[in-house]
Amino acid sequence: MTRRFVRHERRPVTALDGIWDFAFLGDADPDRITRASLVFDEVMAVPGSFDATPAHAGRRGLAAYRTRVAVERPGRHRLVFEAVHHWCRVLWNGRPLRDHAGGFTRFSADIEHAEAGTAEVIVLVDNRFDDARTLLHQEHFDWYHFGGITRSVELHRLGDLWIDRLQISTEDIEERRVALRLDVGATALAEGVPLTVEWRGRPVLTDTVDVIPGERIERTVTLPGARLWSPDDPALQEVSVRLGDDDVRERIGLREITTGGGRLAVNGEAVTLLGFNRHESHPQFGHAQPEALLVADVQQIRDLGCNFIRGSHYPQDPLFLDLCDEAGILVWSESVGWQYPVERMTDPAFVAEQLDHIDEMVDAAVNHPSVVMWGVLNECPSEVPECRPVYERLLGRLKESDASRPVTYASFKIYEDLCLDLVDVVAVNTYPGWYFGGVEDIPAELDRIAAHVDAAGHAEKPLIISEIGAGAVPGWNDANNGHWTEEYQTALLEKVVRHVLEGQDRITGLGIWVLGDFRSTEYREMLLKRPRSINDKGVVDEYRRPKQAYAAVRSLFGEAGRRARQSRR
Ligand code: ADA
Repeated sequence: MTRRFVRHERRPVTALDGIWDFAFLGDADPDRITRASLVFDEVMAVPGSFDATPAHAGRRGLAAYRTRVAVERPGRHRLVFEAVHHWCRVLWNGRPLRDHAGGFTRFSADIEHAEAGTAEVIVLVDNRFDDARTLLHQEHFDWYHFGGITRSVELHRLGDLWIDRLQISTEDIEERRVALRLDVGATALAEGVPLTVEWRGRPVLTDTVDVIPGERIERTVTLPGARLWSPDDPALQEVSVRLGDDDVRERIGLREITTGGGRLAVNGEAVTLLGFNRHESHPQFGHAQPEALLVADVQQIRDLGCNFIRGSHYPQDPLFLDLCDEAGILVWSESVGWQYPVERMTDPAFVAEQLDHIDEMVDAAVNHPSVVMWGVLNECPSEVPECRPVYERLLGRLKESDASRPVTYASFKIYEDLCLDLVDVVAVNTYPGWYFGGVEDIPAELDRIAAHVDAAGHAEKPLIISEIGAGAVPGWNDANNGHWTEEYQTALLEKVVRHVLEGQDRITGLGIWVLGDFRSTEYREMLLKRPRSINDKGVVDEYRRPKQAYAAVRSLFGEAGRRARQSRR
């Protein structure tokens, strides 16, 4: 899957997406698999989720994927995986390169010396819930964990010196100044290496540097006359960095995100966040998101009048972020998680895995202007004292990696929460009118939450209702407009949106739960609350067909957007 811009002009990159050979190995132990024992008797699409295909629907176990790739010149190469679910082992010509735990994030595997000729790539993919392999994914989460190589795969040829990572942050919007942080790799110390930064085809920096393996190069450059990025005018800038024979291009937006006075502001201008939570799930493709689907999703997001998406509950596809960059949609990028129990939260091995996962999330998303805040640990025990150090650690890591964005987490125990002082944005999940009370109780409950957050000393922080919603079985109605009808969902969401837009001025962000219906867990307790095994709180169904609430939300968001644009003129 290509990105929306060319990332490397000099570095040779081979796309490995397509049809791979496949074998389903069931309950096999990956540590006991030998290359000779593998019989590839099927094929599978990459990207794709093998357990969303008819032959393997709902299966859990080990699978093997294989492809072959031409290596034109011998030397150092890198396999780049955008996401594999949810544990894998990568083999190059039968030799294990590395294991990787956790879905939804990019990782790579290096081949220090690849011979010229045809090479075989095998990926053992495991979608079982096995604590020995990963602690990040648990069966009780309220979404179906599909397995497979769900995002693109590429082979990169690297020389003796290469760029591992480029982070570009806006430093000063008035002066159009950005900071570049370049992590480089090299087989040995290299002296006098030319470094160039280009923008609009012209150098904005030329230099020579001594490259010490593993060292970071930091520079600032200005992009004179560049338009700022904002939701109304999402102006993008392509910045290319060349270091010796290697290069990388990023597409950035000059913009500054700040919080204060109860608001989130882009370039000093307060915005009210109006939008949805979004899962990356589809009955036929699982967690893989074909380009056509991403484009369709973004069309609907825009049509609904949203300016905000919370990537629930894991890092979203980089191509989706590209489309949000272009559309001026503000995204909350969240690391994987869902109501982890206290024992898991306090397990040091779990924290270590979360930290790696968070680093991968940041690496893949940090240059997207659409990403305006980082989130962690959806609905975890933020009311339990023993869990507070975990919040400190994960949120602290985000601040260390990227001081330019606010951090948050979605709390579902707001009245007992012990960690709100650690965030820049207070975010609350609440289900009045669904899990408790009726539709009429919604305004009072939202006001109560706002009053509590202020009384707890956080009046300066933006307050987002990060989840609120109701289930609606598509096409279902009854004489009482009861629970599960499209009418009930519509009435509930209208009440919520009206209150946020008209009834108060404290809540300045809304993430409706949820944009599209998606398959829920296999966990029985949850399944019994999920008709059709689907979490059906979407305003479109799992095939993106609008329900009644779609038009209602569209009209309210649309009107709010028009008013906001007028007041800015
Ligand atoms: C929670 C959770 C969501 C979803 C939702 C629901 O708030 O964060 O992932 O499970 O409830 O549908 O009940």
